Amino acid sequence: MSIQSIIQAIKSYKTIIIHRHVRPDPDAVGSQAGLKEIIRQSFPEKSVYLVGEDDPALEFLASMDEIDDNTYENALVIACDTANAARIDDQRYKLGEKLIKIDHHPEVDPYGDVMWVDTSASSTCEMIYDLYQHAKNDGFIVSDEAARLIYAGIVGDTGRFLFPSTSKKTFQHAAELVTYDFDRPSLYDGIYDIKENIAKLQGYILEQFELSDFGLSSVKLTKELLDNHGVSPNETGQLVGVLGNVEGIKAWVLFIEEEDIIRVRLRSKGPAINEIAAKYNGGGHPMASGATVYTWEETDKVIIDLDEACRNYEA
Ligand SMILES: [Mn+2]
Repeated sequence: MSIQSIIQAIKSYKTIIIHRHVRPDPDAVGSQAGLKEIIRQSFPEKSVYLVGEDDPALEFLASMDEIDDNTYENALVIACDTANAARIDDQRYKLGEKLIKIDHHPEVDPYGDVMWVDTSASSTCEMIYDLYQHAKNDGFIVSDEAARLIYAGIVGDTGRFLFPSTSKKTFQHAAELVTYDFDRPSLYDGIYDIKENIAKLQGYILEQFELSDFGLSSVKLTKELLDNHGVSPNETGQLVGVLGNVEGIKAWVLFIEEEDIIRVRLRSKGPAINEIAAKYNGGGHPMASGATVYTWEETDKVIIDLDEACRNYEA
């Protein structure tokens, strides 16, 4: 089975390079860096690297390594939390000898020599802890730092154990992880503290949003508005959850105008929205997806599709 072949591959390779998706979140960096930490502690003689662009908002978790192309020679490459190969941060993942995919998103792009995809997992970090449990007898060790990283990803992807993806196993892993020595309050600050300008833009969204008869809300954030608030498109991930607790909301969407695209951030508490995301150059989870459109006319089409999905959704 794939977990065993992943354990064997980790044991047999001397150089291991770990990637994750572009525009990372705590689960992406947590699984990537948590796995590195496990391997480093368990097998100090191996060289393990983290690849991808550094995200200042996630540096409280881990910093990336800079490596030459030739480091990939004879290396094992592992991509964490990334559904499709095009979204792997740093396309040099192709240069390795063997490629492993570890992910919990719906399988849209079966890349890699070994694939371990578990859509029932709350997070890739939950899977990394699964991996550790299977590999304990092979000498795999979880350090306090590994526990901190894995816990961060589970918390991030479950919305603090709130989302339906949170299972008995999620809590069991969390219960074990909190027995390690790391500072939970400061970890939460790292994940959830927001800057003043983000808070003000959240206020704008809460003041301006409207709800359709079928429970859809859409918010358009123009480049001008973002500039006025000093908020970069990358920071808009911190805005998307803000409507989630509005009574009667079934789905919601944020349109974020960038230089030459309009980024679409979709969320749902009702109808699956990942197929609508796929229709507009995107994808993701049934309840949380992303897409890309190019004109404001197209955003209206997205709204029509989403409203239709809300209308057809029987709670
Ligand atoms: Mn994830």
